[in-house]
Amino acid sequence: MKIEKPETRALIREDKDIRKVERRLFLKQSLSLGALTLLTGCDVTDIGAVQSITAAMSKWNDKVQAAIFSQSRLAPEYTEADITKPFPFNAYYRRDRVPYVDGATYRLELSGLIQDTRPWTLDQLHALPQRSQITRHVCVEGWSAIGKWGGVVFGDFLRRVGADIRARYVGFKCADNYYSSIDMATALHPQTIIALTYADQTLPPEYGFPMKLRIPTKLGFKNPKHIMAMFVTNDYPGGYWEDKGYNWFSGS
Ligand SMILES: Nc1nc2c(c(=O)[nH]1)N[C@H]1C(S)=C(S)[C@@H](COP(=O)(O)O)O[C@H]1N2
Ligand SMILES: [Mo]
Repeated sequence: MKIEKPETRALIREDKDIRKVERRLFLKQSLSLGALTLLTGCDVTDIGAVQSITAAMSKWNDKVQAAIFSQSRLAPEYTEADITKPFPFNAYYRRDRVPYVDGATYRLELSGLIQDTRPWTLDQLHALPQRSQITRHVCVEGWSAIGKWGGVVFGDFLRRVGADIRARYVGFKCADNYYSSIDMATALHPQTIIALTYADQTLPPEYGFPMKLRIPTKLGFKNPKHIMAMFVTNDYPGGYWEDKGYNWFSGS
């Protein structure tokens, strides 16, 4: 057996760990599907059973996030050659129901603990300094994919509009009624961006036009697409999947 130096091991460990976790996710899903099938025989609407499934889900998410995200503060970045093609689409509905948002009349609304709550047009957002990242998106449903997103560093944007960065949460409201929220440390993380592009092109509708929050240190469901409004608050805002029992933190 070849013994690698610790530094080399740390570098290659991440990909292996993700594959291991994905395998576990897959097994876990078949298990919970099996459990659901068994439950159907009794009473699938039984509140206790449903609650224990969501509790198990939350605990399992804690383990997943520790395995995937805890190795460094920065998420790994990849090369163009690593990009997954085609990049998967996912939402709580089918692709034919992706919301249509008119970019010309779009205004990003700001509220809560923010000094300057004037709405933003897409042109104004594009006029800010842009950066891109090639990172891995990890979905709790057991898949992951590498993609390239470009846009505005979210922390720069929050500071520009005078957000209270000592507040606890930033919440998001989306055109498809999806919603989510993140802790302020994640909002200010250097790799958290307001993504306006995918693969150097205007963000396509299925990936979240006119904008999504790209957070490579968080699971996929904490990357809201089609964001229409955001707010800064100290009151826990929850989220679409979070309120169904998914672990709120889901990342690092
Ligand atoms: N507005 C909105 N954002 C969303 C979702 C959604 O249903 N609506 N699904 C989440 C989930 S679970 C995943 S995995 C990713 C999928 O993003 P993609 O379509 O770019 O792969 O979007 C996340 N953000
Ligand atoms: Mo997801």
